[in-house]
Amino acid sequence: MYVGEIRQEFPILQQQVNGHPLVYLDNAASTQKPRRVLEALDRYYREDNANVHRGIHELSRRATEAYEAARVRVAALFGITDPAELIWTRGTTEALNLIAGSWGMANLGPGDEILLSVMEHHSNLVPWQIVAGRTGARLRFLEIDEQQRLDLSGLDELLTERTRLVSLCHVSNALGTINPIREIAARAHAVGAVMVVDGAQSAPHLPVDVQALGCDFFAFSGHKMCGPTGIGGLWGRRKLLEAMPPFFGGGDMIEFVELERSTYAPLPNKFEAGTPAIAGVVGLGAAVDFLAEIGPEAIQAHERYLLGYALEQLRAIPDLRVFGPEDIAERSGVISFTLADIHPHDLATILDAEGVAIRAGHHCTQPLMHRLGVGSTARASFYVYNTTEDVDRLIEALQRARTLFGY
Ligand code: 7TS
Repeated sequence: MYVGEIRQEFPILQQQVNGHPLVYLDNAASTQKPRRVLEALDRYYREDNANVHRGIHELSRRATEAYEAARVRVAALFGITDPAELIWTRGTTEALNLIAGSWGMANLGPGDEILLSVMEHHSNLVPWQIVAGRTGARLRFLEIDEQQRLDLSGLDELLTERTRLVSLCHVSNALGTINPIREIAARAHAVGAVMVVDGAQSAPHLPVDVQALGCDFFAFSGHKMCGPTGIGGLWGRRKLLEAMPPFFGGGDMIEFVELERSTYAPLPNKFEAGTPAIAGVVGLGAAVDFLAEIGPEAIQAHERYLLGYALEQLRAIPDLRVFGPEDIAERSGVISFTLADIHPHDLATILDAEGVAIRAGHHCTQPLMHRLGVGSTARASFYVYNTTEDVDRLIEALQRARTLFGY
């Protein structure tokens, strides 16, 4: 599919914002939805809506079938060979809280260590702070180097037999840095630690195969990959998931219930208490069909092309500082930058007036911002429907901001 055809699938992109055609460059925060996702949601509610795994009637059968068929398709996209190892969650945040609250509470104690990095999203930081506070485990952190890549020189010192769990983002939402998960997972396993990957920013943008990554858990969000909000997932190895206590208790996750005790359902139901986001799952299934048709390799190649095109022009703007690795092969389609001493919020406001949507702020990575010596950055992030014209509009709007601020 050409990008022109792809754009036709996204009705939201066909609008004017503040008198200009919309340029949407806030994809790391959330992505837009193709027509087929909107149609899948509409069709589900119009024709098949019922609760899953419960009613012995036609609509419930269809809802259950659609819900479980989506699990198989999403599993296939990520190389998950056993779909029962894929648990639906509200998104990455809930998936990481599930691991921390279930695996962490059951397996961690005083003297144990959890290894994270200073570039983590708050979602991969705060749950571990909470579980460390409750169990007496200690948090340790990988630093970043001068190009904002993970500094692995400290790995031997930080990763020891005390390390029980390593949890890292695959791709940084604030820098675009792609982390060498495979290598770190192998080293984590060598000391007997469990490897968790925050895939919020990789699942939508890179080919992901959880087996090849060599991790034990992988978390992702549907809304960042053309799917609806409120749905995402957690993949985990069967052995680990089976040994973990449930995170939420309630309907659907049980086998037998007595007043004082219960036994639990097999995977994945053990971790899916209550009525799930059925429409969300159906919508995510449609989103994954769309992404699989284009192909993760093609999506990555397209974003990398835009990244190269944008970086060349951005680096030519005086006083513009781009964060993240110099080598484009180590980056995804996220560009964090500052422009002279213009506050990133002012930059985003000026760009918005030109119809260009970017994000400005700390990107839920406050410790990283401290490391970078800034309070916030401006961030443009690409997806499959962005074009070189979008990049040109971004550059023009930044030039206008410079002029407005007298540079
Ligand atoms: N981890 C990373 C690396 C993320 O980028 C995000 C969301 C999350 C976890 C949390 O995902 P959620 O879907 O559960 O909220 N990142 C961003 C962002 O960069 N701007 O808005 C949300």
